[in-house]
Amino acid sequence: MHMANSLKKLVSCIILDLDGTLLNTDGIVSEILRAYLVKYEKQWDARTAHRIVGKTPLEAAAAVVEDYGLPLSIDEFISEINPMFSNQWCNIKALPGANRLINHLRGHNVQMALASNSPRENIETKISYHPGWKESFSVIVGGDEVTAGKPSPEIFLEAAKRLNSDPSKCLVIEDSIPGVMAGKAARMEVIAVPSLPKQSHLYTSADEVVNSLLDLRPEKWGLPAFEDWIEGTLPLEPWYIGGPVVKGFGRGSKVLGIPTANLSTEGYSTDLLEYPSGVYFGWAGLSTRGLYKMVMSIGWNPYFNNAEKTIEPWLLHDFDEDFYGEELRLVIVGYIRPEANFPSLEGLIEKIHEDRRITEKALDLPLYAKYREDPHLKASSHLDNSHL
Ligand code: ADP
Ligand code: RBF
Ligand code: MG
Repeated sequence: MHMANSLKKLVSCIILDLDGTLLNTDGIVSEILRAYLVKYEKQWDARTAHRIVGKTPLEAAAAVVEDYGLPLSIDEFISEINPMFSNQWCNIKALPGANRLINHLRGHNVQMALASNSPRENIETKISYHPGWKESFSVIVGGDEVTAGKPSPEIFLEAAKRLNSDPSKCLVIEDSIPGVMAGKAARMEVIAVPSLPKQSHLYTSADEVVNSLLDLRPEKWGLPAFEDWIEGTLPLEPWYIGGPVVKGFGRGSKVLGIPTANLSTEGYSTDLLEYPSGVYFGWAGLSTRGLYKMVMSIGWNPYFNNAEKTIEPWLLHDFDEDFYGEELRLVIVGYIRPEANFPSLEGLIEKIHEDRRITEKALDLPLYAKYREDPHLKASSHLDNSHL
């Protein structure tokens, strides 16, 4: 086994960040700022998101007022924007893997704390929409309970104190750079789960950088391993997407023997942003043809360094013609691995074929096979499943 290489320092409790780590707050923040800035005839630029991720509410407000040259004070801005946020808290979704992580740790009696720059009251309101969360945290520390927010170590040190734990026995999970800095300044072990794309190289001080919560391996830190992986796959709550197949990048993946349909990201781009990049699989319904096994990548294809996040499903069937414009419906039922970069095209192709083999086998398991009957796949026509 390779355990010796990957074993990290042993810990006994976990301190979690909330926004961007457990909750998909970033999507809501972008939507609110987009709507708000229209009033001042400014346009929200997603590339400025890094200026607010992980900041205290005051710092984030100051950054927006400055970046967009808004004609009002930081306090005035905060009082205008705050009600817009409070209205949206009920709509913030848990990030993929958040419920799974919380349930797993609670089930094994691992002590958990929540440590966030947000005021305590806001934290409690936000988590109240997620059943089981409040009871899972024996400690909650908000930004208003300490003198300085992250990157100061204070919030994490206070959490450790209330957990009755030595800081060196705490493992912090954080999405932001100020959060990672705070965790290291508190002399804790830190896993970074970057919420902004293509930023992993900035998280060098973290003890580990993972692509998403789905990739956590608690056993590396001496904590109980997840028991839900099955034959190289991780079952997910089914996730539905659909839309016309658009022409892709013309990179000739067909020539490589890996034809991938490109789904338009318009219309469901928020879903796309919510899902961590990586390799997923499930069932595909093609309106005039049938039902197929499917493996796909979501992300930036590091080998090709795409500028936009893409969804590229590979239907595991030999078609004798293209099907641009046709309605493709997907039920994603499981996860295989994070996106990776490969030193050679051969390495990438070999890995994608391994993904296909894993998918073909897994989809025969009753756990995944049952979704063949999902009405979503058949919504627009009669499907002929006889070839399966
Ligand atoms: P591009 O997407 O740039 O046109 P590809 O070589 O990846 O280049 O071709 C993808 C197209 O091939 C799809 O949009 C689809 O019409 C067709 N196609 C044929 N077989 C498959 C398959 N098994 N899975 C997905 N797409 C397929
Ligand atoms: N591209 C990458 O750069 N890294 C990957 O790890 C990766 N995994 C993929 C897995 C599957 C199942 C599929 C279908 C594609 C994957 N790709 C990956 C994308 C591949 O490079 C893409 O299909 C090409 O851009 C061809 O258009
Ligand atoms: Mg965060």
